Amino acid sequence: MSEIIEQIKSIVVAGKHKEIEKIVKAGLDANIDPGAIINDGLIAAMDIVGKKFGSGEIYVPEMLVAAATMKKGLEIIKPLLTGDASQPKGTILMGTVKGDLHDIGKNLVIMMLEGAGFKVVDLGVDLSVDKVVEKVREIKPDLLGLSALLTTTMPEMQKVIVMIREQGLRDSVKIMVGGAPVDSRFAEKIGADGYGKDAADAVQLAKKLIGIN
Ligand code: B12
Repeated sequence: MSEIIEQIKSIVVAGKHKEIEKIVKAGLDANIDPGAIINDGLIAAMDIVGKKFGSGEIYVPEMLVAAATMKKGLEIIKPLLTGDASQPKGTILMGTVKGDLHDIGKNLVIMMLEGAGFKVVDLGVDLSVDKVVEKVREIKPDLLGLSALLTTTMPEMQKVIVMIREQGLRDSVKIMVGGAPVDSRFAEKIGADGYGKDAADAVQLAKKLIGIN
């Protein structure tokens, strides 16, 4: 694996936010595929950070600076991923459920969906069920994407789906779910239309659910 990718990884893990821009640009200048920078560099770094946090080697503050560094790196790549949305393929609402502040994965999914030509409305994080339902009613999206990174917030996804059904809106919108603790069995159990394991998968799933190629 490229030395630059290894450097990107260690800079994110160490939370050296002042150094990330230079090294990501160096990677792009060296013609490293932006997808590889994201997957093998930035995302791989967050996996390491998660493991270090899980084992008690680092704490929330370190996790926060690593996340901020990752986000800064993503921002540099974003213009390369976002395509022409003048003829959007469909409208997608995306958000992270109530009680959950993790948004890096959601933001990455949004970038890839926009790059694939969808119009995406980002509802943000810590979304109450009522807020999601209100926005579905107001914006009338083709697809709603929900993200959860905590096992404790996964049940919020089901609450959203139940409420959308109770409000008579279920037939008007497809629903996809994702996030590290979520899987296809859970998606099926809560009545979602699909589960995407990563941002690339989310794009394929969105196309399938909306019915375009
Ligand atoms: C960064 C991070 C944070 C940052 C978040 C910053 C931010 N703005 O997002 C901060 C420091 C704030 C944080 C806080 C906490 N965190 Co945290 N965090 C992480 C960490 C290290 C990385 C997450 C991440 O960004 N991954 C990279 C992205 C790209 O991956 P992703 O989110 O999984 O998204 C991809 C896919 O899942 C998918 N996807 C995601 N969403 C969607 C949606 C749809 C529709 C689709 C189709 C696909 C999809 O596509 C994405 C792109 O490929 C994880 C560990 C890990 N490896 O997951 C822990 C982790 C999720 N956190 C954890 C915990 C415990 C917490 C705290 C409770 C810690 C505390 N004691 O305060 C708080 C909770 C705060 C809250 N209320 O939300 C635990 C969760 C454990 C559990 N079983 O629930 C983890 C697993 C760490 C660990 N090993 O223990 N965290």
